[in-house]
Amino acid sequence: MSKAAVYDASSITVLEGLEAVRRRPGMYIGSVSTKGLNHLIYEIVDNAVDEHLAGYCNTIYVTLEADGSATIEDDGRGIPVGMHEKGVSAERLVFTTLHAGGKFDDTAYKTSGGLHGVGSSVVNALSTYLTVQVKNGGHLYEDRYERGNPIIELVDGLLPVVGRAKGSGTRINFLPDDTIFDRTRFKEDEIKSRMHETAYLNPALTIVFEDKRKEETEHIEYHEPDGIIGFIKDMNKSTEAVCDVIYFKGESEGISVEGAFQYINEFHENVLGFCNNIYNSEGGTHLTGFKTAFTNIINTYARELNILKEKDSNFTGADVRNGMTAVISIKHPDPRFEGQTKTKLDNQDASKVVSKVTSDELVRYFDRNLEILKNIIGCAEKAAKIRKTEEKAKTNMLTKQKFSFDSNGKLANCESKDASKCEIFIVEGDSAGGSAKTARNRAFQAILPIRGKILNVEKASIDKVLANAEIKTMINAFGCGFSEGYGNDFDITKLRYDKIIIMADADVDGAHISTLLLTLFYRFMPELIYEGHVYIAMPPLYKAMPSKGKEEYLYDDKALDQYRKRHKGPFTLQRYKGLGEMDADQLWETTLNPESRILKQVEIEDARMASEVTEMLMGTEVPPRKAFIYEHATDAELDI
Ligand code: TSJ
Repeated sequence: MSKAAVYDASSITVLEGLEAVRRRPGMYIGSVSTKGLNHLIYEIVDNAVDEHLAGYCNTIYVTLEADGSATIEDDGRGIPVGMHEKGVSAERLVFTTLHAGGKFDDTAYKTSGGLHGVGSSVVNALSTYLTVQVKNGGHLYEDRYERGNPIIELVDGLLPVVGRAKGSGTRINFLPDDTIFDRTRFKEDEIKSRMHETAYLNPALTIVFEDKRKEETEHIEYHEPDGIIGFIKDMNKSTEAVCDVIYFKGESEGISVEGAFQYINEFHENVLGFCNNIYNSEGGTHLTGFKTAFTNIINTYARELNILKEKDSNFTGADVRNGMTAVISIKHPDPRFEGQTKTKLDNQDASKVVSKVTSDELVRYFDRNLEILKNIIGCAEKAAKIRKTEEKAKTNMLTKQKFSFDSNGKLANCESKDASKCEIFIVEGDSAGGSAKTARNRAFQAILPIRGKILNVEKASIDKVLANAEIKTMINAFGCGFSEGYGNDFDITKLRYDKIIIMADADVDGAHISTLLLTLFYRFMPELIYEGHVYIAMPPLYKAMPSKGKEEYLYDDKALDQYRKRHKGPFTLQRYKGLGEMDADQLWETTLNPESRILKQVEIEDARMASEVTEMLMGTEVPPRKAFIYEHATDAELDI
């Protein structure tokens, strides 16, 4: 390769630019965890979605390849391969210049939506290799990079043609760099859910997802012609709806707004915000605008209809959104973001415009649909009543009984007071709890046995939850209080343990206990999950004892199958019925010892996935619940 081809004057700054990405990847993709890893795919897909928004692409193919790389292909116009004024193919600049898209001359290179499409060079910089194929004008062009550096020699600044091709489009294949990322295995569940979401937000688009890493290729086509209305319907499909989905849209000051919502017979609210088809997990100004306007509308109507009397106080925002599932999706020409992960929309004009569109459109709608309006006000009344009772119950609770750490009968605490080193195991059953107390390393491991089935917190009201002795003990032990819809007394800085480990048997009862605990945490202490403090211990199902060689613990039936295939000689197989059956040594080695145990970190990427999971876990249907537990088992990774 001639150096001149790569290191000409303009590309030196280019290479320096990408070096910065490799030095501080978190600045560009948020983190180098699985979340950041999946983000690489989204950055690429977003570019293809832009092409769709420009009116040129109908289908996007997203493939997780067997070798661990990812391929994203579209049927758009193809990234321009022609000569850019800087003297090289425009495609080169896309992949080697930070923030390409905005900086190019507007006509030729602003992404069609002018919205995002800046991340392709970042993905390139963080990939062991990245291959670009562009079909256009009967030709197939190819370019290749390693860790962001081009390795194909240009011919007079242009890409070589490597073949002939029908139609047009872009295909990218890349392998995330394992020297940058903690783990390089894409998490398919999150990717699928994001692709599904993208399909809802782009009703004319089809996204074909394939996972070729599986024994049998998984193939899913996401196409949602009903758009965000379909999104709401699907989110609510396993619960009882109080009304049909209500849809509105409008435009003002160059910002277009689309919204849809529906009420269901549940306690919580689930209001999701999107800007330029990207999910904003921290919400932001579009949601503020919607919420403010909506609360005003409902209070105004409630007074007009004399449902709220003069002496009554207004409904709170939480009251009027009780049971609401909503999607607010806006298109903004110049979105700004703030917050820890830059996922909180910050544009003040978005709040103003969403508020105006919501008021205009919903007043028009409710004037014509009074019965539906009365239904919704009914939901708010119910919520207000519960709120008032709970406020009273909570005050009583807190004054009657100050939580005290010493009142914990059953907690076997650890000796260390250094929270960053401490772990607490929540163990199902007294007998397993007893063995765990013997087996643990008491310096840093605490054991809290809990009995049988605690409350189903999704359905119980807060005073019932707090009256439950086991839950009280647990909240005391963690040390950070609890939060719920109408107040927040939770303080994660007071958490006494870095790891909260749920230890339950690998059977139906164990699975039930785990889901109840997860729901409890999600509803009253969600930060524990968001901040990665919650784990599930994965006790083995079998121990294989060969006549020659080392004993081995096997964690599921798949592992047993594999062991049978790979192990030739005879072996004895011990099957564990439950944690209670292991002696202290075995329990230490399989479940407690940080060197040898397997923990599954409970990761809930955002509220949307969390509520789906909770819904799935708490729903009455049995099969999906089983599937979730099974996935837990196969996802387990060694925690070392
Ligand atoms: F991220 C990426 F850059 F790698 C990428 C871009 C990945 C994938 C799968 C697709 C794309 C992409 C880019 N698809 N389609 C386009 N289109 C353009 O870049 C394009 C084409 C023509 C014109 C024009 O004005 O003629 C303008 C643009 C932005």
